[in-house]
Amino acid sequence: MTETEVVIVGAGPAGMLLSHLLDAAGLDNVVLERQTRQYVLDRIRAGVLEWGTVETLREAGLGARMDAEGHVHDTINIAWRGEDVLSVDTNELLGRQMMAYGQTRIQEDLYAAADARRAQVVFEAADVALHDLDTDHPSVTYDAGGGTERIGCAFVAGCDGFHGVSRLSIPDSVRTEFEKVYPFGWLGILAETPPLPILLYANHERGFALCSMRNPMLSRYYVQAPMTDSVDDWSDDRFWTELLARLPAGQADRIVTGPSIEKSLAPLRSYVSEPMRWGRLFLAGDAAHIVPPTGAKGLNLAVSDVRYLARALIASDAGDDTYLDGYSDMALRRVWGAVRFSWWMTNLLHRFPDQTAFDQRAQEQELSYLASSESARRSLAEQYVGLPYE
Ligand code: FAS
Ligand code: PHB
Repeated sequence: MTETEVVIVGAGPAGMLLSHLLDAAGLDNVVLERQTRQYVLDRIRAGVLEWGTVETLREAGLGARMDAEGHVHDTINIAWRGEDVLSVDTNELLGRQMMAYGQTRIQEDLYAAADARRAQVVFEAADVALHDLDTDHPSVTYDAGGGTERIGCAFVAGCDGFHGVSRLSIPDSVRTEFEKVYPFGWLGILAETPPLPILLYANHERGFALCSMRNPMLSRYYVQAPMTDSVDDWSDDRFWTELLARLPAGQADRIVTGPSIEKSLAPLRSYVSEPMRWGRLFLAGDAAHIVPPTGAKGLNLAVSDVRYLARALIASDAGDDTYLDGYSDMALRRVWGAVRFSWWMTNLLHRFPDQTAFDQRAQEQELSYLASSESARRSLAEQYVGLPYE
């Protein structure tokens, strides 16, 4: 059996950022990842970073490429009724901005930094299992092709996403789950076309749409679609026709269409599992919570959890367990704020199957109120760019 301070399960953004921060503080750690490195890199996911995430990556020495290639946004825009557009200028309202920089790039940057510091990352680690979490010497077993290996440690960080093993290693008697599954998904495409220069959400009676970007020649678009569909039901022509139909003409005319280079249908759910700690196991990121991407919070919550957990583990190593003992409550305060905001944005912008004409009108009235009220826009802005860390 080998020994380390922290075993991190999962080499996605949460696991790799935690490993980076712990290595920088001299805390020995090993990352165990079920998939291949390329499989993780090929996943197309988040695109908008809260400013706190931008600052966290910069402070960790991971911001150079983000600052060179990312696109700073001052404003989020919301269209409705196919004609109106309201703008929430977060910079004017709060002096805070957002960054469009894809999760894929962040993952590449995290792996490059891990290579540079010769981090201990085991890919294709199968059958990861957590042991003795309620003792002061837990261990983790896995099989990387050479038979079962065991690593003894002081702590286990469960950064293995919604389908991982860590959350399920907490006894059901200890855990409380909160879940809402939405009756639709997001069909997303990437296209090598110049993106719409603005971040644009759209409420439309045909369904939700979103125009985003990855770089000046890589567009990211989404339309709401039923989960009974499959990607094969959506040709590029059908996608573009539906996207343009859900945007005001003045914006639709600016869209440059082209062949998709990636297309996926993602389900939408809100989910929280409490607590985010059991014994020596700490959960971070999607392992503990899932948000619908409407509020652009998923990746940003993974980063805030890791900020809190890294601080707690580093302080504990120096003899102070205050942050460790307070980790779950502190992380959940931010998680529930983002979960509620993402739920609110999803209800405001999507068309629900059982929605009535009253419901549609009520959504449109709330958007009109946002357009007319600076205080309402300020409230949306401060939640979208991310509330201050504790
Ligand atoms: P991740 O799921 O990214 O990483 C977990 C890692 O653990 C994976 O690499 C997995 O292979 C590994 N793992 C799982 N089980 C394991 C085991 N038993 N042993 C070892 N390793 C194991 N967020 C946004 O903000 N905006 C978006 O537009 C957006 N779109 C998304 C689309 C999809 C299809 C999905 C699934 C998520 C999307 N998200 C989006 C959310 C996403 O970005 C997550 O919040 C982010 O990846 C969270 O990072 P992690 O917590 O590291 O989890
Ligand atoms: C993205 O660019 O992928 C994106 C932007 C905003 C969201 C969700 C996803 O709310």
